[in-house]
Amino acid sequence: MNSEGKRPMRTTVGIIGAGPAGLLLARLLHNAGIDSVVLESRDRAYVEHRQRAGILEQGTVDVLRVAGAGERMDREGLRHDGIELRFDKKRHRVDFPALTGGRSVMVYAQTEVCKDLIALQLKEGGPLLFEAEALAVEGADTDSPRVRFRYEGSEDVLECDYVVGCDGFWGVSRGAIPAELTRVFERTYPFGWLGILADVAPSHDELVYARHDRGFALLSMRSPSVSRLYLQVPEGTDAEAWSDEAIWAELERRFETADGWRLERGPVTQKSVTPMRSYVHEPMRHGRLFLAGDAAHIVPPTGAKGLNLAVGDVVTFARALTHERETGSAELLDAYSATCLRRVWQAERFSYDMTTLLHRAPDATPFEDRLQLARLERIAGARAAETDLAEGYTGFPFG
Ligand code: RFL
Ligand code: PHB
Repeated sequence: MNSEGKRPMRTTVGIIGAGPAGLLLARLLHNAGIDSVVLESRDRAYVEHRQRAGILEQGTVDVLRVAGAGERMDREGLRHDGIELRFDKKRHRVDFPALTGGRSVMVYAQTEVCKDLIALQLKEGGPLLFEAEALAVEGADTDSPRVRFRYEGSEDVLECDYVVGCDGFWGVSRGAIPAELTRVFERTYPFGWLGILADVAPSHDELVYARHDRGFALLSMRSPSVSRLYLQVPEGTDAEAWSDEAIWAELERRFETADGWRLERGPVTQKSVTPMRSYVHEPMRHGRLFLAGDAAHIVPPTGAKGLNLAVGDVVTFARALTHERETGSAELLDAYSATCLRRVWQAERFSYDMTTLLHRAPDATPFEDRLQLARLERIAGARAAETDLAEGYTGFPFG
């Protein structure tokens, strides 16, 4: 009993956080007949409308389908078979299926993935509590870890066999791994992304990644009538300091081509700045506490890898726990951290390469500018280099 005379809640897997990692994990466990409880500090509307990722790798698409969460994605998502690289006013298309034996990616927003998974969980899954804030993970190195949390004005305890921290970069679960067992690898970049949503049809039918002397720009989309665009801006930029007119003018400059391509403008409905960081926390497991997604690692968004890494982690955990249930062997659970980190470091490398290929550092020298252009020319001109990019973009295998 707790101080208010309530019996603690009990579940097999306590999941902290209802972002893509926590929500998908709850779904995978439900499908495997394993019960879980999800605690989410924010309300449902906030989780469903937080603007973030837009690109799902082939492997993520496949997992969502098998999990029974792919129906609307298959109806409304846009399959993309390539991206365009733009530099020196030239355009080069990278053809994914031709270079990777048929793989592609899907444009389907993270907000929509979350909406679909929340609806499924509330309809047929275990408890998903919104506005339930985890305060601490206790007893991670015992057989009965607990999550202390605040819900409806009082403190409660969730007793678990396992806790999975899916609470993002600012969550509490990572802090439950003792500092002396931890190594952190980190890099921040001296720039961020100013992102806008605009009510205008995308000016190109695939994503455009542009390298320009004034900085990077990206054209993406949310639907056939909504564009998502990003500009590299100095670290610490206030989004409100950029008028809509200034944003469109800068986008036009950075996307300019020699062949008269035009950027269509439309009403800007949202504007924000994202900092850029690479971060890995090792190990991703301590006793019966497992970290998944942004709670354990961050990549700069240039490679479109963050959400896809979160999916890989929870697939690895669900498989490992199912294996333990079926065979009694904890072998895969014990290998969780090493298995995930192999893929995480490949994604870290890819995201770093894409970022340094396309962004202009504030202290870039003319020599480095020429090297960037040479790297881009190499991708455009040599199939081996282009294949490397296409394989990285469409995704590394899970586990
Ligand atoms: P999330 O989505 O941050 O979810 C964590 C959840 O935990 C909750 N939480 C707590 N709940 C209970 N108690 C506590 N104490 C809690 N503390 C936190 C939070 O409210 C939240 O709901 O982490 P998750 O699930 O690991 O998912 C990771 C992804 O969200 C992230 O990696 C991607 O959005 C990154 N990303 C992209 N990834 C891609 O794969 N493709 C992309 O195209 C892509 N584009 C992007 C991106 C991220 C961006 N930003 C804003 C960082 C573009 C941008 C601009
Ligand atoms: C997005 O649409 O938000 C997006 C697409 C590709 C990226 C990053 C973000 O690399």
